[in-house]
This record gives sequence, structure tokens and C-alpha cells, in this order.
Amino acid sequence: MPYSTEVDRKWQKKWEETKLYKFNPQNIDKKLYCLEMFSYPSGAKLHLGHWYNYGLSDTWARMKRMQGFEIFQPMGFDAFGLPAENYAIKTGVHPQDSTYQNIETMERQLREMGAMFEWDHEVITCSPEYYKWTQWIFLELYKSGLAYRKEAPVNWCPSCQTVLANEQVVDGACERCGTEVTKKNLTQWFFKITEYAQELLDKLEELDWPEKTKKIQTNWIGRSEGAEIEFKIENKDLSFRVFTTRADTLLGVTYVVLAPENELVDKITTDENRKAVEEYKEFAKKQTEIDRLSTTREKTGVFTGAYAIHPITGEKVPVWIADYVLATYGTGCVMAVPAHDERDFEFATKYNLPIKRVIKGEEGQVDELPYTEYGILVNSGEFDGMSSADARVNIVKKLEGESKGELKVNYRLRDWLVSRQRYWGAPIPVIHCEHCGIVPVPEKDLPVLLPYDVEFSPDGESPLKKHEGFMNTTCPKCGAKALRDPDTLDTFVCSSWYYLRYPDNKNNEKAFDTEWINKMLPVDKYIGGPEHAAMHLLYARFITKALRDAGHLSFDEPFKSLVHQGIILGPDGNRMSKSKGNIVSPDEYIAEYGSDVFRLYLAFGFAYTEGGPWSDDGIKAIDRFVGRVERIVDRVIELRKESSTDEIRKDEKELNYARHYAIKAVSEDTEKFQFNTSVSRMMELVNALYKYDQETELKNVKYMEGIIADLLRLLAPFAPHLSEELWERLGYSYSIFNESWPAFDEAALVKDIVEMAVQINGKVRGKVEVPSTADEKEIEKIALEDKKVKEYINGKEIKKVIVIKGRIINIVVK
Ligand code: ANZ
Ligand code: ZN
Repeated sequence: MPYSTEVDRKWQKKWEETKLYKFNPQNIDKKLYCLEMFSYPSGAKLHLGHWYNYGLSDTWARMKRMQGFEIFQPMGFDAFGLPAENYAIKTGVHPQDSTYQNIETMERQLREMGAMFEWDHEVITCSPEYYKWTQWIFLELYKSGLAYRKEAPVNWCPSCQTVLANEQVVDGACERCGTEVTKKNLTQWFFKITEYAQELLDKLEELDWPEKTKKIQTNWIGRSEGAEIEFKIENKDLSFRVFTTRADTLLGVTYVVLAPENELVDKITTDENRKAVEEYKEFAKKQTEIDRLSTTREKTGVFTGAYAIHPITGEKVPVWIADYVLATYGTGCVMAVPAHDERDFEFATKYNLPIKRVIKGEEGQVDELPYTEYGILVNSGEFDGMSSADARVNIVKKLEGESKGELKVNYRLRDWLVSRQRYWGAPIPVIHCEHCGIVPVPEKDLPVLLPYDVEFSPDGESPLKKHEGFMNTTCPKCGAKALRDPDTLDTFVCSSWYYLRYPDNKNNEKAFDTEWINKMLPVDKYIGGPEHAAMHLLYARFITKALRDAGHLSFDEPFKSLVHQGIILGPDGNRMSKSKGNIVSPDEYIAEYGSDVFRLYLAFGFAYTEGGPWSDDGIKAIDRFVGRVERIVDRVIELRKESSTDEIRKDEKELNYARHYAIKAVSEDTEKFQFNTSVSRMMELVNALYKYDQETELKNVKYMEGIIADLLRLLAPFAPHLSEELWERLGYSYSIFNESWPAFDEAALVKDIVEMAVQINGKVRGKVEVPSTADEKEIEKIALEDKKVKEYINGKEIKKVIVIKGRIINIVVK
């Protein structure tokens, strides 16, 4: 039957019945774990982006299968999270109900794609069989000292009385009611990802990841080499440390700045400054970190009334607070050097603080302040004349001797805040006991089930807190009445380990079998959006390392090789979104053309890693291409009945060249996720087959059929249903996916005869055929003897002949 969605269904059924793609653990030595980032079942439907990601990753994996790899390509759902809960608040549909309903729809659509997904290995993060182990991982981290509690600010809407996620804060205001959002301190759980900062940085080098993504992680981790220097508070037994990358400028310090949130502030503020300080602290609470880091925003701050003692000169320097100093970076305290730092300069100028130059540039060079380069020290006493580099070392050495400072490496990376005051997530598996404090839930009592009947409309507390059945329990240690933790885990915790669960998803005893997982991982190819460059991809790396150190894994990195697909935008060039009404649904195209035409079109229409605006202009052309492939197959079946030759003549050689050229290009390009050029090469091969059919009188039908068989092998990963159908039509045995990928023959790529264009005075005037072994002299001779060329030259004087081998012959005449 001609290609259609019926063909899709026929083969999907057969593949399923014969379990064609089932991973065979016996072939573990050839395993290839191809993983696509699983999807979030919120949109109720698979969108074009999913198709683009999954369909073409499957194409790559299918080629690898035909190249002899044993493919493991699982699929699942990242099913906890805010959107389902917000949807519930709006519509009253319980998050569990909407989530499972969406999963059902999306699963059906994913099956219609005809990808090699291992549905037996599906994971759904909101199912108790899965989150039991998410909770177990939390407890493993707790045991290792990598999960801890501390007070931390959360976004707080004073009107809704609720905690807001960052994405619910729009321009500093509550997304729901528009009230200005403030910060509120809550005791929350953190994962100590900072303990792995250096390894997370070092190991990036070994990864086959896009350079841009490695750069993003490097910046996110933000290693900074500097020094910590101690300042004492005048007349008090108090001190603080600053982190600086410019210890060489220490003698230029004219004031110091504490973050408004710093604990010391209340202790040192004088009575007459207290009111201003309190007001400023309130003001700072409302600023986002992004605002505070902005270089263009006007600097503000207030004097505390206290003074610090300069660690070298013993001079008094005023202590200020300002929101340009962040509480969460370094020590939360800064030594200000207005002569050599932009922000300090701006601040000092505004508040009339002294500016003291201690670094000068090259001799004779006039430079204005602030001078932020390195240079030679001046006004720095014993350090005068030293270079910045030497001074840094010597100043820190001197301080070290007096226990007032030392070299220090800082990371911008913060510990990962994992508690959410939300309902739709994995409950945090700890119990709070009046007598015993924090008691982890014993492993045998996992999972801590998320109750269904919960009032989750937001009122400032975790929804679980109001569920007495959930909250009230007994302490596993002393048996007294105790309370559960009312918070749930960030969904990034769920997605930080799902790739470890897939291969062993039915394990009831453990999260996974260590020995087996050590064989199945790392993931060989991970494909997903570039928006995950920092969080998800960093969290997953961290969890892998933490589980390794707890003895559960033996590899260091989860994802050896990573590819980001590009983004398909709406026809208007904007990101597809419901509100813009520019969403393109794959379903209609699939119903009209079949899933293979759609997949081929996605392959052909975009550079995979770049994406671009959607347009369906080319889809008809792809549909015609599919028709051409079908017809050439039908044609060769018909030709089998006609007389034929066994000879390999010029025409067969030409066709063979097209075959090997296509095999080489498709193999190389598909390997690199360059699907668009791969499709072009297959189109060229189809053209060559038509040319042969039309121009060669007595055909070598066997030879032609062999080439068609290779074409179908190349096409199979791109159009799996169609290729399987045509393979069957040719009478070959099931399945084309058990065929091996065609190999190319370099020798066939050396043409005996090559065609070269002839230019006369810059205009192409003809073509000549020359033996591929001919040298320049011979080529020149052939060109000049060509009948057409001769006509053009027409007896004129030949001034020059330039031969560019394999391409062109330039003749200049006068
Ligand atoms: C004195 C100084 C003089 C500085 C100078 C720079 C130039 P990176 O590279 O990002 O690590 N700093 C330290 N802690 C800070 C905080 N919590 N909030 C805001 N700024 C902070 O930057 C380190 C530099 O940023 C430090 O070096 C400190 O200013 C400032 F001519 O110390 B510097
Ligand atoms: Zn107890």
C-alpha cells in the first residue's frame, strides 16, 4: 500500500509485537544509551519541540543500531511541579488527575512517532514507585552530610501570604496580585553542591559537550581566586572578613561595606544611625539579586556609624551598608577601593568618601580614576614599587603572619535550595521530634506518600501542613508524637537521577542495582534543550558524584556526550506559546502526510542545533520526495521481469559513485546531527537512480536494485515506516532495522572521469570530461581541443590558461 498513516500503524504494531527494539542485556558490550530529556506533562499535548527533539534523536539512534550498537532509548515523564498545581488552583482539577491524563495523551502521541522507545522502562516521577527512591536519595545525601537545613530568604507576597517561586515574581511583583514582593526568612533544606564545585569544574574538560554549555557551567560555578582579609571593629571585640581579588589594592581602602543582611550590622550600628540603617534594610529586602548586581543602577547605601581598623595601617575606616554587596557571595563584606573599582568609585563620589590611588599604570601614561588595571604600587609604604602580582602575594603573606588573612578561592555557585512550600512534589522524608530533633524516615517506611485529599490553594504555608493525617506521626527513634516535614522537594531533584532509574525501573529493593547501572551508564548521548545548560545539567552531575561517593556508583559523570537541539519558533519568529496563538501542532501534519513525512521534513527544513521559524513551505516537496522513492522501488520491481545485463559500464559506475557519495555523507552528517544535509544527499541519490532509469537503455537491474536497497537502508532512520514497507515490498526479510548500515568504498569515490567547467574570459562556455588522473597539461590540451571551446576562441590569441584541478579551466583570450 502507498505510504500513509496506515503504513505507520502497520509497522508500529509489528515492531511492538515482535519487540524489535527491546534492549538485549546480553549485548551489553555494545550498549549505547541514547537519552532524550524527558518531558513535562503540562501542555496536555506533545508539541513540535518534543517532536523535533525526540524524532531526530531517534533517527540518530536508529543509524547507530544499524551500525551494530545495542540501543537503550527510554522515555518517561517529569511529572511533579508547579504548572499542574497552578492549573489545579485555577480549575479545581487535581494535579494528579490532570497529570496522568496528560501523560496518557502524550504517550499515545509518542507511540505515533514510531520511535524506538523502551516503554517497559518508562518512569513517571510522580508515581510512588519512583519518588520512594527520590526520597531515598535525599536520605543518602543527609547521611553523607550533603543535605542540611538553614534559614534562607524566600520570595514572599505579603498580600497572598505565600511563598513564590522565582518565576512567579514578575518585575519585583507578585504574578497573581501585583503586590510588591519581599523576602522572608524560612528554614529550608539545601544540598551541598558547593562541596563539588571544583570537581564539577575540572571534569567539564573531559566531556564531549557543546563549548557554549561548558562555558555557562564554568561561569555558573564561578571560580574566583583571591584572599580573605580580616578587619576589626573599633572599640569592640568584633571583626569581619572581606573577600577580595585585589589584595594589591589593600592600602587604597578608604571605607568598608557590609551587605545589609549581615549579622554584624545590628551589633555595630550606632543609635543615631539606627533608624536610617533599619529603613535601608527594608529597602534592600525588596531588591532582586539581578537589580543589586546591575552595574548601571545608581548605588545606594548608609553609614552605620561604626569604624573598622585597617589591618596594615591601623587607620580608622567607616563601615557602610549597601545593597551592591551581596550577602551570599564571599563573606558578604567588601573592602572598598574607590580609586580602582568602578562601583566603589561611583559610591565614594556620591557619598563624598575619600579616594586614594595606590596603583599606577605605565610610566608616562595619563590615566584617569578609577584605574582598574594591574600596575605598580604607590602610596603603599613598604610595598611601593612592586607589581600588582608581587604585591598580592606579599601583602597576603604579611597578613598571614599576623593571622589577619590568607589566600582563598571562592565560588559563585550556591548550595541548592531544595525545599518547596508546595503540594505537588515528593514529600521530604524527615520527621521533626520534640525530643530527638530531625529524624530521617527509616528506609523501610519509604515512600512517604503524598496524600491526595489536600487543600492546596495557597495561604502562606505548605499545603501539607494542614493535612493532619499526613502531618501527625510518631518519632521512629523515641516513639513520641512527632510531625512530618510539610515541604516537598524541588522537581529538579526528581530529574537529577531519572537516567539512573530507567535501566532498572522495576527494582523494588533498591533505586537501582549498582553493578548493572555501572555497566549501563554513563549515558552515551544526551539530547535536550540548551535552556538546561546550568541547572538540570549541573544538578544531575552533582547527584551522580554524591551517589558515587556514597558507594552506589562507580562513574564520575552521567552524560558523556551532549547535543542541544535548536528551537523551532512560530511562523512569526516568536517562541511558540498559547498566549501568542502561534503554536503549530504536529498532529494535523501527521494525519495529512504521515509521521515519516513530518519527521523527514523536520530533518530537512532546519539545521538541527539551530532550529528557526516554522514554515511548512517545504513539506509538500518532502511528500513528493517520498513518492519518488516509492515509485523507483515499484519501478525496479517491474524491471525484474525485463531483460537486463550483468555488465558494469560507465552508467553503473556513475550510479555507484552517487551511492557511495551518499553513504559517506549521510553517515558522517547524521553522526554529527546534521540531518538536513543528509536528506539532501539522499535526494541526490534518488535523482541519480531516475537518471539511470531514464538514460540507460539496457539496464543492470540487479545492480540498480542493490543501490536502491542501500538507499532504503540510509533512509530507514529518517523514514522508518516507509522504509520498512518498501523493504517488504521488495520481498526482503523483516526487518530493515536488522540490516547493517551500508559501508562506503573510498575507491568508488575516485571518479575515472571528472567533469570540468571551461571559462573563457570569465564566462562559463562549456564542460569537458577529463580522466581523473590527468595532469594540468593534459587537461589544458583536452579543453583546447573541445569543439565548443574552439568555436568560442575562434582563432583569437590565447593569453593564459589556468587549471584548477577537479573544478574549472580558465582561458583568457584576446
Ligand atoms: C577590593 C577590590 C579592589 C575589589 C579593586 C575589586 C577591585 P569576583 O571576581 O566576582 O570574585 N566583592 C567581594 N564580595 C562581594 C560581595 N559579597 N558582593 C559584592 N561584591 C563583592 O569579585 C571579587 C570582588 O568583588 C572583590 O574584590 C570585591 O571587591 C567584590 F580594585 O575587593 B574587590
Ligand atoms: Zn523522638
